[in-house]
Order: sequence, then C-alpha cells, then structure tokens
Amino acid sequence: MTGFFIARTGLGNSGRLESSVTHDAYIAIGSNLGDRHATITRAVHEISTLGGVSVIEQSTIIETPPVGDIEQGPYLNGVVHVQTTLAARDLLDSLLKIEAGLGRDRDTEKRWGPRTLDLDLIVFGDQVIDEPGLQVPHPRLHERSFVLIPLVEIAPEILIPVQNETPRQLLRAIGGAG
Ligand code: A4P
Ligand code: MG
Repeated sequence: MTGFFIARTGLGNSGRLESSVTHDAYIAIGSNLGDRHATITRAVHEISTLGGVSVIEQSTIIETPPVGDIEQGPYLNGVVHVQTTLAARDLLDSLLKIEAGLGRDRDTEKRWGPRTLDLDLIVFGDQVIDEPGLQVPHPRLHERSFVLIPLVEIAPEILIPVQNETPRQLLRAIGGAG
C-alpha cells in the first residue's frame, strides 16, 4: 500500500527532503562473499538507522544456488520490507552507500559475479520508474526465485506494478526455478 499520509514535511536527519507520503518498499539482499550472515545483519541494521526509513519486517534468510553463468559460491538471500518518506532515488543512493561501506567494490567485480553485498530496490509502492540508474520494480524480479521466495514469505499478495501480479503468482509462474 502507498500514499499513507503523515503530517510532516521537512529535512530528515539525512539532510534530504522527505515528503509527507510514506511508501512501502521492498529491498532484496544478497551476499556470497565473506561472512555472509554478519554482512546481512549489519546491512539490515544500517537500513534501520537511515533517516526517514523504518524496517517493518525481514524475511527468513535462505541459502540459494548461484544464478547466472559465473562459477561462484552459494548466496544468502532475503527481503526486507521498509516504510519510507524518502524518494526512491534517495533510498537507492543510501543502499548503494551501505553496499560500499560493507566492502562492495564495483570496480573489481563482474556483472552477476560474487559480491559481499547486493541491495536491490525491488518494489517502491505502486511506482514505476525507468530512469538511468533506477528501475523499479526491479526488471528481473519476476524471474528470480531467490527474490520471490523471501518476498512471498512476507508479502505474498502485494500487487507488483508492470507485472500486475502478486509475488505468489509470479513464483508459481516460474515453478520455483530461476
Ligand atoms: N539500479 C537500477 N535500478 C536498480 C534497483 N531497482 N535496485 C542500478 C538496485 N540497483 C538498481 O547494480 C548496478 C546498477 O543498477 C546500480 O548502480 C544501480 O544504479 P548492481 O547491483 O551492481 O547490479 P547487479 O546486482 O549485478 O545486477 P542485477 O541486475 O541487480 O542482477 P541481480 O539479479 O541482482 O543478479 N544468485 C543467487 N542465488 N542470489 C543472488 O542474489 N545475484 C545476482 C546478481 C546473480 N546471481 C545470484 C544473485
Ligand atoms: Mg544489484
């Protein structure tokens, strides 16, 4: 659900302009390098301390076989539900900073290769955004069981814009594969 009104507009403690509208957003977390559990725990903690962001629920963290052509170790994956007064772009910028702070180095890694931490903004209320550096809903969300399984656990019936289907329907459509 989106568009929930709270009576406040102004600068949050992040210094960014926060609106009076709260959005339900879902963040997918992945890690397959280093101490995966510790990294994910720290990432969720850092998300919870962002100004204008409240963590509502976290899925179970599951171990998943790596998807893609690159040979790499298994991932831990999960999804976090937040409510935020930030704009999608500001939330993503904060997530990219958390990734960097927890050791992710995009200069040395391959696309879809191993990473200490991947934070993807997969859903941002009912918004559809397709801009350089920001696509929401995440364009591969509906193909990825490592995203859909934890999303189904905490939000089985939300409507995913563009696909116009629920996580439960999308997971059933890929038969748990992908
Ligand atoms: N960007 C645009 N939109 C978004 C968004 N909604 N959320 C831009 C996050 N980032 C977004 O991101 C590259 C750029 O995408 C960012 O700078 C941002 O501006 P990235 O995280 O470096 O890209 P990526 O993660 O390599 O690619 P992508 O497309 O997110 O792929 P996936 O699907 O995350 O694949 N196997 C298992 N089992 N578990 C995994 O978690 N992950 C991948 C990565 C491959 N195989 C996996 C897993
Ligand atoms: Mg990513």
